[in-house]
Amino acid sequence: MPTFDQISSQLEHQAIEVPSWAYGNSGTRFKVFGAAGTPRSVEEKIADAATVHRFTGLAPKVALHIPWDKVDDYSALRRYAQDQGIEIGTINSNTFQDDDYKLGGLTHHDPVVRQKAIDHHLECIRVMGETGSRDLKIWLADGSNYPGQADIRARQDWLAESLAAIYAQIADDQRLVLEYKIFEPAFYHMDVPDWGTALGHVQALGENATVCLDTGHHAPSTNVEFIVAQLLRAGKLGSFDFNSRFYADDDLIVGSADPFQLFRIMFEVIRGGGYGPESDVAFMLDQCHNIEKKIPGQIRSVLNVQEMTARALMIDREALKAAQQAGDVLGAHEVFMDAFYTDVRADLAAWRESRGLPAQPMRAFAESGYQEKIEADRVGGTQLSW
Ligand code: PSV
Ligand code: MN
Ligand code: MN
Repeated sequence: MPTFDQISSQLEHQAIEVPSWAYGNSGTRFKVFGAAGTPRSVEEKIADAATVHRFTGLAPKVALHIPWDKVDDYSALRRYAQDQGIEIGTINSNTFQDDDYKLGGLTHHDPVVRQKAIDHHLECIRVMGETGSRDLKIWLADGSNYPGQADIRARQDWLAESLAAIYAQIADDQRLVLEYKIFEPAFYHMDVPDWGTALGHVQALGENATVCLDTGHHAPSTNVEFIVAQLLRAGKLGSFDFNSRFYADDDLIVGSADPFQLFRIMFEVIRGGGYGPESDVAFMLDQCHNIEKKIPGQIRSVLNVQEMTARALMIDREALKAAQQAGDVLGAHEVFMDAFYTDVRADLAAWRESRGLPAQPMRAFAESGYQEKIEADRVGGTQLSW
């Protein structure tokens, strides 16, 4: 197995995008708990995101959700982020919180509503021009609850037309990234329920259209790393929305529910060329911190991704291949598991320190006084994630 020192230079390439909405108050349909120190503005969310980067060196970009992060001057917002030491990343559209979209947005049976949803995406593309963002990420809440309620076939045609209208405005250095989700908010059918549907649509659009894989958006026991391998093989894995789940779209801290799954995903990413300077896969978090503190929740998340990436990099690929080629079932499995069971935490702490970062970012943040300061300063209303 390679030593930590042999793989550590590859850790330099790790960059994770944090979501602005992770810093706002969120919850379930039962209750949204308010937290002291929650940002009151988009700028304060960006300041918190930049704090995660300062303590970890892992999170150089913050993703925005429009209109949750609507401001008058996006160029000024970009400069503000840069002054804080980060860039603005993916722009996420939102066609799920307007009454007009009750029966769908880009797939609605009424062309007037479809056009409204398309126009929202064109507005997002305008925002991307000002923020310097590369990716427009589209997640659709569209679907139906009852058999017969909607023409599920016609909606695919309307979706294709709507996406084509949006894609036509995507610049050469920009990408359209389509996210799928098995269910919720619609429970009978979703218009983009799975990676196959998403892949079909982005392949029809063209080179700059790719798929977003949200790790919480599958049926239980789905082999997610197989989907990773398939999308990379097709050259269509655009981005991840990382989070973890016990049941459905739980949006918990990535690597907390199933670190082994994160390890397996990172292995397929590395094996498939999705990691490193040559790759354009965006590694985003899509999480909510409903009961835990939000900035530590984000720090923990990016550290979990780093830890499982380091372990996945340590798989002895040659020994693995040799065992696979020899048909050595348990030998190959052992090579894989040896890396998974390797504790890299002390090595990572020393590596961070060698790069001028805190060895223990969680502790360093707790001791920094930042949390106390925002709790004291940010009075008079807090932002919701939605
Ligand atoms: C939908 O469940 C989703 O995963 C999409 O990425 C949305 O943009 C995000 O959650 C918002 O919470
Ligand atoms: Mn998502
Ligand atoms: Mn989700």
